[in-house]
Amino acid sequence: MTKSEDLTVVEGDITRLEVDAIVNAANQSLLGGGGVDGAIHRAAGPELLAECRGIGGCPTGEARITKGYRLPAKWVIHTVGPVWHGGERGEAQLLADCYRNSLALVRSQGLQSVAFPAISCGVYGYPLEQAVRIAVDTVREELKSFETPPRVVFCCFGEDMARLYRNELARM
Ligand code: AR6
Repeated sequence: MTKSEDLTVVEGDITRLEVDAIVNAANQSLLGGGGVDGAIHRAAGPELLAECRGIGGCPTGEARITKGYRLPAKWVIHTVGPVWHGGERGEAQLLADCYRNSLALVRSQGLQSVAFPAISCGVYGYPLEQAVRIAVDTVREELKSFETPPRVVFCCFGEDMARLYRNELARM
């Protein structure tokens, strides 16, 4: 392992993690929804929605940062994953952009740890193995350009998803 490889897999609820930032798999409105987005808004409290209202949305593939309010995480990075339409509409590029742009905020804010959910792997329907490969490859690539790479946690709902990440991390 090189110093750019502080990647771990955790199974459980991302809203409980004590990291500098958790990433939210949001939608373009940034006004909340189901899945991990709903869980984050519930746990953070109404102040999060109020701050998100002031942002005015976020295009697919981009990311925005807010405070974490009642979460243990100080910050929430909201990114909008692509909806899976079969793979011919730039989904892979857009999903990689989510990880890149989230890590750009980690860098610009000087954060030391960040947890990602499996962006687009729920309601947005991205094929899981492909999404996990993009997540791991993109994060690994991006971490190379950090002078002091942050600790990165892949937070998975369920053992099946955690296994996919662990297999992908073991593959070099
Ligand atoms: N902690 C960690 N992972 C979770 C949690 C949690 N508390 N809850 C769900 N997951 P999804 P998407 C997993 O649907 O596909 C929302 O309505 C879940 O099992 O949350 O990017 C937004 O507002 C799955 O593996 O996000 C958007 O409209 C992964 O998180 C839309 O869903 C992502 O599932 C975004 O869809």
